[in-house]
Amino acid sequence: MRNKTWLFLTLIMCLSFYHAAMAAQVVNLEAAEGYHQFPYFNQPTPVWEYNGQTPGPVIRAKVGTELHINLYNKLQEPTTIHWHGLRIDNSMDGVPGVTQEAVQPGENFLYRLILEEAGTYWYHPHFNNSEQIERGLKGILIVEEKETLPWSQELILFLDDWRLVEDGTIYSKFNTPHDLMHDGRWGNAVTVNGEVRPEFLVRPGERVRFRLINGANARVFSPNLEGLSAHVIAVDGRPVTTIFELQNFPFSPGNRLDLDITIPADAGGKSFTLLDSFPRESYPLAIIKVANVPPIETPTFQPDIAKQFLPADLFNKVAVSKTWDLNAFRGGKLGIGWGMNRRLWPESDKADFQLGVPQKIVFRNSSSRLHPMHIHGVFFRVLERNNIPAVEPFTRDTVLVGPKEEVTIGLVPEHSGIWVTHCHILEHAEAGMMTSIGVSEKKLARDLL
Ligand SMILES: [Cu+2]
Repeated sequence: MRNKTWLFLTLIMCLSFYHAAMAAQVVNLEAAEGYHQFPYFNQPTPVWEYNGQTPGPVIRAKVGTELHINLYNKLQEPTTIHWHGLRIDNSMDGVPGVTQEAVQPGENFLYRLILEEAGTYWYHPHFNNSEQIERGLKGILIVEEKETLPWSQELILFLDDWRLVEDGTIYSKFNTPHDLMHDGRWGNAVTVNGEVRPEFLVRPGERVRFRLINGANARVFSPNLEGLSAHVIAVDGRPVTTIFELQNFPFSPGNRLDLDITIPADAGGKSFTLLDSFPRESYPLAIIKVANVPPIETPTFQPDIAKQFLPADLFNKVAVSKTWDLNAFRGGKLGIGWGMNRRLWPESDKADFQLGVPQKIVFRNSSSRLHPMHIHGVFFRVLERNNIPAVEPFTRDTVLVGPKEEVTIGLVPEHSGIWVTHCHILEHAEAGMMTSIGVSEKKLARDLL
């Protein structure tokens, strides 16, 4: 009898171990040197990549599941991975010296991600960013909804740019005085999914979900689909509260946009161009080519809109708890420092917030440059621009603060830990434009009095 009980208990234990091992989806990511073929050169360009490709593999997982990513560093310098936009345990956020030690060459690190929210995310290193990301270390992470809507197809467009030189290599000087004095490193070759002006094939009548990601070091895009009506259904991974038409959206490094686009039934044989209208003269990013075939029946459904949202009136009685003035000055390790309140990372002017308490932050850009400000671990709502109420029907994790502009945001910290906050123009961040928000679980004694 005793033997039987023992056997039964062992069996239960084995099953639970088996279940735990089966519950997490495991992905191996190897960061290593490799090659990428650009159309400008006869020979491939040396790059750094994940699993031999740039952008890295598209990782897909269902919301509510656990994803284990085993990073193996085959580079000749340390690295980490940050999961841009994911709200996860702080120890998995990938910031060296803050949430983990940098992963040394030849070493592994296991990222355990519990996927709480569906959406379009991306991953990239958080060590020597301006060089590692520019050399090609970046990839896409899609967290799928529990129930998938009947889209005809989904197209992922990872926008990026590269500064290439005549001998077919990546320009090897990083954080140059020119990049630092301007809006970072803008490349001379723009790619979508690593290709120059690729073609995407669709059929007439199709309803397509586009997922756009800006993975460039510094370039801001303004994507427009000429001749097609594009509806924004999610910004920075999260569904919007009101669906709106895509028009002049400043799509800065780090941002994501999910679009709902129906290909007209009579468009067989036509082509549509995805343009970047950010510069004075638009230029084509990609071509949407419609097959010359009879139309399919367009699926009818309502895309999800946000159920959980930060209402603006939540912040009505909240005073500004932090103002960060953004400007450059002489100093720092690169000779030009980009400061937040004239202080440079890691000696930054940091913020301390409490879990669940609404906070108001002002980013005041005293410079004439662009600063897409990104906060790890939270989403926020833009409340005001230059003291005028903003009407964005969505939340974000990255907001572009224009020259001399003042942007007021509201947020409620939902995860404790230390969450870095930085400009996503990577050269500005490298020059010091980074700080952190510490989120503590307990109220401070003085607030209880
Ligand atoms: Cu900046």
